[in-house]
Amino acid sequence: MKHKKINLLLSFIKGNRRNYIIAILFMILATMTSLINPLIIKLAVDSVIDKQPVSLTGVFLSMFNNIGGRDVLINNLWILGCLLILISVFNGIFNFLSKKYIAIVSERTAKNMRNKLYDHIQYLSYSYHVKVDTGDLIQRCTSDLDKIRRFISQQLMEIIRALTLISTALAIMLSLNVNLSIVSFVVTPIIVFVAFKFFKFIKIKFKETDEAEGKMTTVLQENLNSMRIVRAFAKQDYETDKFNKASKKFKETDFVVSKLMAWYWGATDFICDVQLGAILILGTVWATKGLLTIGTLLAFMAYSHNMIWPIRNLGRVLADMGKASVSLNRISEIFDEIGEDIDLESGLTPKINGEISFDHVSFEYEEGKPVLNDVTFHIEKGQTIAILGGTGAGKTTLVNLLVRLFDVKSGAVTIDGINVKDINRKWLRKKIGIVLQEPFLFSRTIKENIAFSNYNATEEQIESACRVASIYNVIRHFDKGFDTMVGEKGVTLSGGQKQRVAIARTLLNNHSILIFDDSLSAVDVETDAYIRDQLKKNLHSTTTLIISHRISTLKQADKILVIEKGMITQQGTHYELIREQGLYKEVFDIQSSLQSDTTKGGETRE
Ligand code: DUT
Ligand code: MG
Repeated sequence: MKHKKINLLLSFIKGNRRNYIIAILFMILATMTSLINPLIIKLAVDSVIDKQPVSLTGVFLSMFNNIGGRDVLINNLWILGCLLILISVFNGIFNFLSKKYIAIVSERTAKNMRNKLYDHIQYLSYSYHVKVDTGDLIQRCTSDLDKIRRFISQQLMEIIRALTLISTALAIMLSLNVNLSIVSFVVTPIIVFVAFKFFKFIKIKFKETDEAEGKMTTVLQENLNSMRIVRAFAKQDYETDKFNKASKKFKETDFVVSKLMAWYWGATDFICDVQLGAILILGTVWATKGLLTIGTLLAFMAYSHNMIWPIRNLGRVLADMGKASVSLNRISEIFDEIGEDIDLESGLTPKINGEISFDHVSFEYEEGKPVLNDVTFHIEKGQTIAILGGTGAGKTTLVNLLVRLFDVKSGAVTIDGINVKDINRKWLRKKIGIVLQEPFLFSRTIKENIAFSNYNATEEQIESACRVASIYNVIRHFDKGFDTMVGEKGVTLSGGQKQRVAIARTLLNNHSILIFDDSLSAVDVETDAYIRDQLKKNLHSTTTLIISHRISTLKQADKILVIEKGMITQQGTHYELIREQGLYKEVFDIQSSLQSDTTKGGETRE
């Protein structure tokens, strides 16, 4: 599992490894140059101002002598001052370069991660999307991703910096004075230990905070999506209350984390101050006894001071690493979900004529709750089939099985004699056009919404699809015609208009099989008849499945299937079915009596 997560992490920085290494190298250089200054101060105090022997070796000693040694430097202390500035300049340059490269890595990695995740989510099975909590998924794609980005670009760098700093400083300090080094480093393990314990503990709290945040996002998102219904039922107070609860829960868990953080900072602050005090006291005592030089004491104070922040920060970085590791888990959970389109490129891609067979098909969404039960029927190529059934009878489910949004539990669905399980899903969905029961329009222009099914469609094709769907005149009367925006930033279409745009979208492709899942329910009877008439003229060889509750629609079909509680209870033509006792005749009787009532009342349009 650990191994897999590391691989995932590595895959995110793929292509950026060189920049990453450059950034790390510059950071190591910057850290090291920052450690030179205390040594120069020591040199100035001990060997230039005071007359102690120079503790330099090799190149540094010859450099010192070349400048003119102590005699020149004591009269020209500015040279050492310039040296300090020069080192700071180098330090600045290295820091800048390191930050520049890490910024490149950070942005590219973030882009990599986002694209990879988005891509994966696009291909996850429909059943995954049905069960997943959208708010939670959004959070994983945004704040969890950001935590991993921060881990790669900041925390990991911080850890490497702290390690470089501690090890180099320790080496220098040991070479200067062993006893004072021990004093200086005695609390470091304590701080690291405290930090580590703290980090393990707070990880659980972070998870709780994340979950609370996810819940809050879900409530918010659901509320924004359902604003109409909330208003229609005057449920604002209830919704506000619900959000307040979620928000309170988030506040509380987040507050606990903040409190723990404050405790951590306070405690480590105290330990660090005690350490500085100990160095100062013992250092002064030892210096007065001549056990160490003033310059060494100054250098130690400088080093200890330099190290306080990185060591203490190590705790925070470790804690943040906890967050990143939780986030990485949450993201790898998504990657663990196997996409339905693992077989995207596999499977047959036969020419599809449109002959459909359901052979003893059974299906259930949840174990033990059958939705379709032993469904068997046959449709010839080019036929128009109508399906009637009460709500929840399983009509949409039947269609879902045909395009393999779900796979059958037992039995077989075949098209032209080929089991759909053997057909490539992408191919299958390209050949079967569906107008969904609840058409969804994007917040884009009408044209983009229609061309969604086929970006290569020409203007003429779009217009002619709109004519068949009987929406052309409506669109033409909008100010910007086909370029009118739909949704939040543009026009709000009526239910029937949306359905017709959705029909046009589906018609844009040449399908061998067309399915209308209750897609004309919001359109008046005349327009319904007009559209069906147009379809018949344009699509004579296309097999058409129409789910509807209108007898006027159903009766024109070559065959009608009546489905009740997941079972086909009647099949036949209109004239056959009105002679049988059953749901069809009941619906027919009700609708014809309504019709004659309204005719008697003179309320029809004609
Ligand atoms: N069902 C699920 N999970 C789903 C979809 C549906 O459990 O993801 C259940 C609800 C219902 C049954 O399956 O009890 C059949 O649903 P379907 O959507 O197929 O019903 P329908 O005939 O299309 O009903 P409607 O006329 O309301 O669209
Ligand atoms: Mg349905």
